[in-house]
Formats: sequence, C-alpha cells, structure tokens
Amino acid sequence: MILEKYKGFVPEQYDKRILVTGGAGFIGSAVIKHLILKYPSYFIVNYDLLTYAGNLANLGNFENDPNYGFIRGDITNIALLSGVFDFFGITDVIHLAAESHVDRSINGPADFVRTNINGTFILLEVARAAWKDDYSAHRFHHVSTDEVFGSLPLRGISKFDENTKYDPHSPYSASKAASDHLVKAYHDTYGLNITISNCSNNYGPYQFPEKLIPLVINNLVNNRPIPVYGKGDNVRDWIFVGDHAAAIDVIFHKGKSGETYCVGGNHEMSNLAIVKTIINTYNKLTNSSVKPEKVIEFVEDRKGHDKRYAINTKKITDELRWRPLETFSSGIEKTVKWYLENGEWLENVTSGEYRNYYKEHYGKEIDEKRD
Ligand code: NAD
Ligand code: TDX
Repeated sequence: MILEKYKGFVPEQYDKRILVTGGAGFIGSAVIKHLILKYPSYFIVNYDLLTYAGNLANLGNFENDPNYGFIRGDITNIALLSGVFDFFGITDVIHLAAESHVDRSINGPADFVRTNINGTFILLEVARAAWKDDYSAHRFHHVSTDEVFGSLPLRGISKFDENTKYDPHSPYSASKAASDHLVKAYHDTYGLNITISNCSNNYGPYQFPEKLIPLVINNLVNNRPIPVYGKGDNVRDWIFVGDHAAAIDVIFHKGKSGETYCVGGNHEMSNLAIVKTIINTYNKLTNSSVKPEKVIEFVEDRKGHDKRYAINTKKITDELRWRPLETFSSGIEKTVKWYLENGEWLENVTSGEYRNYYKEHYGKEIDEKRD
C-alpha cells in the first residue's frame, strides 16, 4: 500500500501536517523547500501525480528530510486523498497542483478542466469532510494566477488588484478562474478557512522549458531559433519564484480567511525585451556573441493572446508586510546561470516528453540540426 512507507507516523509530533499539492512542480517545489527550512515543527506531505511537469529531482536533498513525505496521486482521486488526510492527520492545504501552460490548454483543454476544476472541487470536498468539526483551525490556501483577470491595455498604467473583475480568455485561465470561484464558494457557503493568491509570471530555476524564459535559455544552449509570438510586444510582470514562495507563506499564515491577495514582482517587461535580456546574459556568462536578430524568429501569435498583465501589490504589502526582494537583473542572471550549470536536469526533462510537446506544438519533429 502506498502509505506503508510511513507506518508508525505520529501526527501529534508536528505542529502542522500540511498537504502541498503539485509539490514536484516548479513553484510547489520552491514552496516545500521554503517551508521545510523555515518551519522545522511542520510535516510536509507532497501530493503530486508526476505529470510531464512534475519532477522529484526539483526537490533535491529535501526528499530525504525527516519532515517530508511524498505520495504519488491524482487530486481527482477522492479515495486516495481521503486516505492521505486521515493517515497523516492533514491540518492544512496549500494547493498548487494544476495544468499550468496556456499553449497546452489551447491545444487540449480537457486535462485543464479535469485537474484544475474537478481536482480542486475534489480537494475541497475532502477538506470539508475531514475538517468539519472546526473549520477555523484549518487553512486551505489556493494558489492562482493573474491571468484570471484577462488582459490590460498595452499602453497604460492600470493594474490588476483584488477588486478586478474576472475575465479569463484561455482554457487555462478559465479553468483557474473556475477553481478560484469554487474555493471562495466553500468559504461563503460552508465556512472553510480559505485564502487565495493571484500571482504574476514566475521565473527561476527548475521551471519546465515550455515557458518563455527557460525555453529561450534551452534554445540558446541547443542552437535553436527562439520563437517570439506575434510582434513580441505583449507585457508580463515577472516575479522570482522564491519571492512567490515567501508570499504564499505569509498569506497562508497571516492572510484573512475568505480573502484574495494579488502577488507580483513589480517588474513589467515586453517579451522581446525579456528575450534580448536573456541573450545578453547568456553571452556574458558563456563569453559568446549570439546576435538577437539572428536567432529570434517571429512566429504566429498565440490565439486569444493577452496583451498585458500588471499587478498592484498594495494590499499584501500594507496588510502582510510582504514585498518582492529579488531584483530582475540579479534574478535573471541566477536563473540563466542555474540552467547552464544544470544541463543534466534540462536534458532529463526534455528528453522524451518535450519532443512530443514540440511535435504537438509546432506540428513537426525537432530537427536536431536546426531546431
Ligand atoms: P507546474 O506545471 O510546474 O507544476 C504543476 C504540478 O502539478 C506538477 O508537479 C504536476 O505533476 C502536478 N499535477 C498536475 N496535475 C495533477 C493532478 N491531477 N494531481 C496531482 N498533481 C498534479 O506548475 P507551476 O508553474 O509550478 O504552477 C503551480 C501553480 O501555480 C499552478 O496552480 C499555477 O496555476 C499557479 N501559478 C503559476 C504561475 C507561473 O508563472 N508558473 C503564476 C501564477 C500562478
Ligand atoms: O515560445 C514562446 N514564445 C512567446 O512569445 C512562449 C512559450 C511564450 N511566448 C510569449 C507568450 C506570453 O506573452 O511569452 C509570454 C509568456 O509566456 P508563458 O511563459 O507561456 O507564460 P504566460 O502565458 O504568460 O503564463 C504564465 O504566467 C501565468 C504561466 O505559464 C502560467 O502558469 C501562470 O499562471
């Protein structure tokens, strides 16, 4: 049985037993590392299906920590989830498991509806049953995205905040919006002690190279062209993943029940500017002289492509005293350096699945010489 390994587990030894869903993914693994280092009296259960995006190597030595356990499972599996809640005496949830890539959601939305909507619903149902004696003693934190708010005008100063109306455009953002509404409804209807965070674009080590920043680095390393959608003028607000993990920590511990917090890096950049910055950083770190105009390839635009995201972080800063600490210039340099030094990780995650992804996405096999 899947729980056999944890025979003899004594829940009362720990102040909290937190179920982190999606803990083998990019942000989830950063959250787990952050919690293990900061809260030695907690036990963290990483519950993850290990899809193409989940990789236990993202946790490194933290996998051996005595305060860490791993269960491979699907968040739509109600029987397994209930068993895990019961066995570990789960006191709280930080929910990150999701299908997370917009382009994949355009090519095949079914998994997004299944995991992001149905999975969140099942998780809420399990928490509602397990904690029915006292909801106030148990927190359910839901990790979401700024994409639920839709798109801002390209040239303008308006930003998303906690009062912005939901207006999702892709199947990904629509599925995340639905999950946010379900979480909020479980607070309003049943009194579950919930918080929600809506964060902007994350970057940093261990991000799967389907997302813009690691894709650009991976293509540079492999002498492939860099696909820029449309004119490359879309704008995103970039936050270093460690700052997002710290924000989740503070909201989880100090956020008010039923409330949403917007999280952002206060660093807006166009895609073209991001790509050029990465090329410059790569050139500096590898002593190369790649010319942007030689490697950038403007390709067909993403369908329903949101123009601009920007986040007003006043609420989380004023109420919870959180602000992003990493500057973009140091964060991007750390990130490019990490990918250059971790070629084996990159090779492992791209070897099988990424080839399939490339074929689905670009409608052709990777051409080793050119792509
Ligand atoms: P990711 O794709 O790197 O990781 C997702 C993880 O969820 C993987 O480990 C995967 O195995 C797991 N998973 C997928 N389906 C599952 C299922 N049915 N059951 C159990 N586990 C499953 O994603 P990420 O970038 O780390 O994002 C984590 C969360 O943060 C997501 O909810 C995403 O919507 C949200 N978010 C991401 C960003 C970003 O920029 N990446 C920004 C804001 C919010
Ligand atoms: O090859 C590419 N070329 C390109 O121009 C890719 C992969 C992307 N882009 C553009 C599309 C976007 O405007 O770069 C921008 C960033 O794209 P992604 O990295 O796919 O991120 P985005 O679509 O903005 O969504 C991300 O931020 C919010 C995450 O993937 C989501 O999980 C998160 O919720």
